[in-house]
Amino acid sequence: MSRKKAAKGKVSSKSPKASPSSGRTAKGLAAAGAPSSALVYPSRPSISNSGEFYDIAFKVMLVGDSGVGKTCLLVRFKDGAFLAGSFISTVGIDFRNKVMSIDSFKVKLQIWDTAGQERFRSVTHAYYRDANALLLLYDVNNRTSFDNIRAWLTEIHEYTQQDVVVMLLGNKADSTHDRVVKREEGEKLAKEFGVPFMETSAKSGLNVELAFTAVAKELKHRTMKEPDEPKFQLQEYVDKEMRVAGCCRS
Ligand SMILES: Nc1nc2c(ncn2[C@@H]2O[C@H](COP(=O)(O)OP(=O)(O)OP(=O)(O)O)[C@@H](O)[C@H]2O)c(=O)[nH]1
Ligand SMILES: [Mg+2]
Repeated sequence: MSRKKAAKGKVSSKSPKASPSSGRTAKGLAAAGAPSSALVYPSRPSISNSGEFYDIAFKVMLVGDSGVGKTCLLVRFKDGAFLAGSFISTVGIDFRNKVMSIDSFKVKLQIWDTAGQERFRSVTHAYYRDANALLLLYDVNNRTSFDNIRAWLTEIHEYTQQDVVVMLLGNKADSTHDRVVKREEGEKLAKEFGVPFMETSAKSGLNVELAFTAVAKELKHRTMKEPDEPKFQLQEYVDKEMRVAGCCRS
């Protein structure tokens, strides 16, 4: 895959590289503590498939049981639409790119949508290693998908790099009648594993943009943090943003 043009939806085991477009050098970023996995390259500006320049790119993976809404969450974030109708399970793995403005930087997220079905597990494991962040989803209407989160976290721990950012998402929060997992249960489990948490809805758009923005901010801060800059607090940021939006933002 070309470094300059990020292909859309093309399967590849390599992530695209990013480079500063505004005078920030890799040397400077390394001095600022850029992890080796951050996709930062200095020589020339990079451009995404939408024609936008970006400073730095990160690989984010969507994981969780089949049917929890990973593909719908990605489509909602990328295209602002909801895939209603019959459920088409993802086969293998696929990705989409999105460039976001984070604190005056252009951050490109390469978002990998994985198949939740067990038979594809060995394929997706191969992609875990160079992931910078994982959004781990369960379905608030499906108790089994919630119970399986512990196993997912064990798997993540086994296959990802140590400093990977993991965020737990309770999706389909728009459902009221069918809900079987309380928000408090999600919060408790996330606390137990020390990961940030929020509920989302790919259907209504609730917190979808916020989930990706929070992860992009965390990754950008980790990579470009000034030595005297305080650590970015992901859960605090999320809680504050939800309070500002009166709990329900889309
Ligand atoms: N009510 C509601 N339904 C949703 C939401 N997100 C997804 N769905 C529905 O849930 C079903 C599964 O969604 P997908 O996004 O395809 O699930 P997935 O996690 O990608 O599943 P796999 O590809 O098999 O791993 C579809 O019928 C969606 O319409 C949501 O936020 N609310
Ligand atoms: Mg899918």
